[in-house]
Amino acid sequence: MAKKTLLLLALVLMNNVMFFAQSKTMSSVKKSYLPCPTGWTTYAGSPSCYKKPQLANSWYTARKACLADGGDLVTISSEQENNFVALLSQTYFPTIHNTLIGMIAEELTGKKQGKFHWVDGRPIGQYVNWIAGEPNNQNNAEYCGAIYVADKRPGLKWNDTPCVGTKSPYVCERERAKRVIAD
Ligand SMILES: [Ca+2]
Ligand SMILES: [Ca+2]
Repeated sequence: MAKKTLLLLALVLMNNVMFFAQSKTMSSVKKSYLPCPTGWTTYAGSPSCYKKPQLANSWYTARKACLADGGDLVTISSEQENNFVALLSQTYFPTIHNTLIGMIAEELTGKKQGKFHWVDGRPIGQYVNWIAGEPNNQNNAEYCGAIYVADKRPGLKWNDTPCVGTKSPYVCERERAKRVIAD
């Protein structure tokens, strides 16, 4: 009986400690983002860092390079992120139209284009920014996603483009480090 009471008391104490620890986490610990490493940049409040755009001959080569750098091809979740990435690429490659992003479509039988998805597996849907009339799968050969950044067509919007064969800029994204501050 005494053992049981003791065990119960221990459990109650443990619960209190856990509850206290939880409320402390919620009320007095703040997280702030650290600056991005050299060669990477970001904007205020973004949970990610973005690498200085580079050129690749294919979407697959671009993705491989991003993965080797501890990130992946950029995924776009908001207008703010979209425009930041587009303008970043335009700054370095002002005359190239398509900047490759981390979006790819399934290739169905008969060169039909399946649904596009992000490299992290999410379907396209929460934020959508296609140019009117796109994706058009021109010549049945456009299975990769890009932001169209030059000025001939409505800028900063998405286009489907061939995955290989054209030298295009790409942008890598990786998680931004956080500093935890306790009061
Ligand atoms: Ca992103
Ligand atoms: Ca297209």
